[in-house]
Amino acid sequence: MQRIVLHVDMDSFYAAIEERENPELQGKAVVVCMLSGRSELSGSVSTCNYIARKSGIRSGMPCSRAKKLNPDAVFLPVRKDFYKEVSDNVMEILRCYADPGENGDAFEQISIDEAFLEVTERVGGDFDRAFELGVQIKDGVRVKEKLTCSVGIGPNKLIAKMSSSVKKPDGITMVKPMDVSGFLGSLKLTKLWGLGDVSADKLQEMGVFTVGELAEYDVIGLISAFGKARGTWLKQAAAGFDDSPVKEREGSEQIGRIATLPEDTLDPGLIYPLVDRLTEDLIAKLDARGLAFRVVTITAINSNFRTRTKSRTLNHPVSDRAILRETARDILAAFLSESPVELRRVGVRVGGLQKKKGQTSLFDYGA
Ligand code: TTP
Ligand code: MG
Repeated sequence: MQRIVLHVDMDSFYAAIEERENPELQGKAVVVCMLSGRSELSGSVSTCNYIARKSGIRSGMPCSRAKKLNPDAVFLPVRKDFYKEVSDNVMEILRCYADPGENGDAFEQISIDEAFLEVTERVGGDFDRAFELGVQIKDGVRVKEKLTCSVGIGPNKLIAKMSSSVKKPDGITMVKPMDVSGFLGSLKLTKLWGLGDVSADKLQEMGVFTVGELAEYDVIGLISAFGKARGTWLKQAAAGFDDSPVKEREGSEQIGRIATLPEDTLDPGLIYPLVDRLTEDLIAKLDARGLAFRVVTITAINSNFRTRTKSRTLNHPVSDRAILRETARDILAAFLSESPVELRRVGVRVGGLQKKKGQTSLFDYGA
């Protein structure tokens, strides 16, 4: 059957979350900054929305430069823990669309806002059905998380990944096997996923400027310049060949839930019931997939929008709801005793996930 892989990349991820959270930002240029704290705008741009990109603002540039490019832009500090929670929610939505693999879903998260989905079986190797699935995924993410994403569809991870950035934001790009060489041929070398600036410079010195030229280059020449593994990879990648599987990175997955309290508060009588609800929800998700957890993380966002997290690692993976609830409450108690500022939102996340091996009991509960 024809293999089909989807790559999903969220659009202007951190900035889009900030816009979603604060409707007053709609229509404005929004820049999310990793501030160093030394002076008001010392630090670099994490990302910005597409309105800000029109002024030339880009990830990685100094925030002071971004301010000069667009003095009217709204500059916000990064809230990484919060974005992580949103990312967990998005990944959980995406995962549902992946093929069920032999050892878990054929799903692979590769960054905070990107994932691969093997969909070959689900769509019966049919690209038109894969496109329909791409539309459904975009709808699912928009309805459930109020965020947009861009989707790339191809015969492997390499092509799927490279096509998702063709139409951004909110696009779908499909590259069928017969279109692969046309798609890759005219691309600049630096656009080839996995080819860094150093290799690109070296290839340019060898007279290779496009992916098409690289595909034509003698493999022996590439091996003598880059070594066997890298030289062979360059030749294959330039031809659009990639047989790497879509595979969960062991231990990398986390599942989280976050919710807003009925009012800003420090009252455990209001906070604990919400946390209990979140943990119930998590246990249901874990049970459905036969997973145990080893790390529990609580995120607390206070009324000043300051986000803090605390984690606890258990001695063994467990799947017991009472352990999750008690651990979550314990960590929360530490937050409440430390901070005089009322909480607005609370999140619970479990990590260190692995397949459940038999029953667990309270005796598994570790420090
Ligand atoms: P990207 O997916 O590269 O960028 P993006 O989602 O903001 O925009 P695009 O629509 O082009 O996909 O990165 C995901 C998030 O990672 C991004 O929202 C912020 C963070 N990030 C940084 O903090 N620093 C960086 O240099 C980059 C590139 C991203
Ligand atoms: Mg993105």
